[in-house]
Amino acid sequence: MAIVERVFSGVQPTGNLHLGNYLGAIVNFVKLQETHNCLYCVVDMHALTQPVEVWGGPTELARNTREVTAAFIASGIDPKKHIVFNQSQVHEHAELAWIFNCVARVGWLNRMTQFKEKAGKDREAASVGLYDYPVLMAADILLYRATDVPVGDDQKQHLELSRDIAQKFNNDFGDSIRSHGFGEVFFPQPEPLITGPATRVMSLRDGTKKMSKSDASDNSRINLTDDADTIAQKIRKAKTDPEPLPSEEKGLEARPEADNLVGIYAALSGRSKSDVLGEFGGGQFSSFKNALVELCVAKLSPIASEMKRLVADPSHVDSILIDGADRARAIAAETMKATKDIVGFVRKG
Ligand code: AQP
Repeated sequence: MAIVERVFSGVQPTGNLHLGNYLGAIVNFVKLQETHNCLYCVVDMHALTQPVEVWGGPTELARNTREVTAAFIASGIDPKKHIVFNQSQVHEHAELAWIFNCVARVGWLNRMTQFKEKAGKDREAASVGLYDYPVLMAADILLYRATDVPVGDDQKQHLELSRDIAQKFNNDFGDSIRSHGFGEVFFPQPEPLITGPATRVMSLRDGTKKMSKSDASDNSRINLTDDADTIAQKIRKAKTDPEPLPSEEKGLEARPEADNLVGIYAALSGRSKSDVLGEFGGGQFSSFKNALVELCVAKLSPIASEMKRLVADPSHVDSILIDGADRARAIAAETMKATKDIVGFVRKG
């Protein structure tokens, strides 16, 4: 089985899809459609790893799955040319995750910082799924033998674990991979694509904390569904410092809030931070914030209204997910058959 260049990435349907998800991930998903075969997945099985209060229960999960799908499409992902689907419709994700559970080492998972952050102080109460999250993520990617994974900076460590799992599988089963005629390497080592000026968008209330769906303060993030007035209000209230904006990028050092807002402006306008500072440097935050509001509203409003239109027709969204899952399953089934042969599982035909 030849390795083809393929992109895979996922977004959890845990509600409050925000500007960080958009700039850190979805914008790059859209760009990569020009150069790669892409699979974009609503990772509903990952959502279950958190307490039910976080993902909201069955009705919310289904609603949020459709909303993330709508966000993909409203942002410019073409579900006909590429594959858009939800993870739970392709059972091979769980099947491959089990095999990878037996390849990954406990010591590797113990180093995962996201588990430590999300589990908090009471680790004993965290779900086993939350601990195992990065192994399922490795299965998501490697099931399609994806070579490139566009993600925000927070997923870098998980991607490294996926690479370690691919390498260990290839080593552990090297003889079997060769004897089945799959060459030297069965799973590629997926490359993280962490690009652009906003790979880590920070909270509007605290420039040292990541913008996140689960932040208790809605003012900390711009949701993709926020209307123009809400966006304006949140940006005007965003924390800043008393100094004017610097004229050069190095002046943003140790000024996390200023750095964040300039990064958001740069990413939304497709410019570099230094270019943005060339225009706004030396000025007060108030006028920069006005320009940022205008830009954010111009970019996000069309996406919000298209999302609204799409979620009003759930059966249309479901048909996109069903069609995508059928096409994803065709690839996944091939990988799973080969993986079972490599491992030595006896199977029909
Ligand atoms: N603040 C961010 N800046 C840049 N990229 C981000 N991503 C998330 N937050 C930021 C990227 O968005 C993609 C989808 O993320 P996810 O929803 O699957 O999971 P997450 O990283 O756990 O997202 P959140 O919003 O931070 O959720 P909670 O609050 O539940 O932890 C990923 O590529 C991610 O890197």
